[in-house]
Amino acid sequence: MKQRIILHIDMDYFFAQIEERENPQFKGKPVVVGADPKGGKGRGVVSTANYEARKYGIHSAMPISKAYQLCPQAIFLPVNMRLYEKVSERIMGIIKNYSSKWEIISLDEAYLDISFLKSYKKAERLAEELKKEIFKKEKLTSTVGIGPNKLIAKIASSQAKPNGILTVRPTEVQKFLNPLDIQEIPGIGPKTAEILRSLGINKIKELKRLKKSKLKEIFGRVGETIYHHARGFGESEVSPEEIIKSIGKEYTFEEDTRDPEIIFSIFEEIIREVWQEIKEKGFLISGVSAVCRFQDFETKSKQKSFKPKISNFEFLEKVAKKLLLDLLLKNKKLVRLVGMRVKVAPN
Ligand code: TTP
Ligand code: MG
Repeated sequence: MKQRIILHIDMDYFFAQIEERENPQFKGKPVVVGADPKGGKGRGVVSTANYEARKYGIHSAMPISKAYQLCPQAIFLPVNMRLYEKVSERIMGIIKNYSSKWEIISLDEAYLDISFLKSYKKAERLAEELKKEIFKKEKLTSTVGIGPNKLIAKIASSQAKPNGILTVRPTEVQKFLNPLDIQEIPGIGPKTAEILRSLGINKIKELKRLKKSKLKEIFGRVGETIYHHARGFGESEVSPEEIIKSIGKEYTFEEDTRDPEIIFSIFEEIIREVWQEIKEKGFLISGVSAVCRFQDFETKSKQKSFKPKISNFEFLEKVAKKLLLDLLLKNKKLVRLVGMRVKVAPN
């Protein structure tokens, strides 16, 4: 098989770094971007925090009230999505110039297939240039991982944060993975990790001792993926034709509720807002998901894919509402937040 060289790039503390750039007086101080903390009573979550704020234990998706408790003196800023999207577009424009095979994953993350370089040394040089160009034009730092497939490149970049480059050559994959915590593997979330830890499995090296059949028995089909990932096998194809961006909105209720009128009127508004954005950009919709966060912060989502892609508001609305209804019927708890996200592709 032809040797692949895949590069993963991820901007450092993206939203917060942009805010620091726009407000140099924030440098060196803890900065938290997210919902309004309202003096500790705010009900939303943290989008991201700079590294100073992370020292206090603050991280993405944490309740903003908890972040406020941990560091009330931090600078709390609202999410200025329009600005971040503009910056992201310019950064992606730079990244795409480095290979014809690129894949944008989110506002601050992309893959490049740079197999054409045929050398890891050259790949590293390209990474340095790419980082330098982004820094020169946007005054923002990023981190790059390089490996034989997307999985390894992504884990490598997460290990090199912030402002780093890490190259994992094919012969180094096992040595690289072995000492890492199992949760470094994409797809092993807190729940899966908890089950594995109860079996005494904490490091990837230990995970490799489990047979494929055993993993399948415990986790079903996901078990098989975990088995391959633990050995460093991951998708290598970088597929620009699938640059699927997503557009989403969510809303946290002032008070937890179970009132269907309140829940669905807010949800309809969310659908209309998301639809507005889709229409403006002329996207087609390839999937939709509804998300529901309950009183105890448990968060559930349900999705549906569209093949062929759709561009019809009534249909989108009907499907999204059905997904939310399913979530509500399955979980009887009070609702804290509802949201919707659509996967979109250029028309
Ligand atoms: P990440 O790349 O996951 O995080 P980051 O760039 O802030 O920090 P790191 O240096 O670890 O890469 O996400 C990119 C942006 O996406 C982030 O700046 C804010 C947003 N985001 C959320 O709004 N909510 C979330 O839960 C996460 C994980 C990210
Ligand atoms: Mg990032």
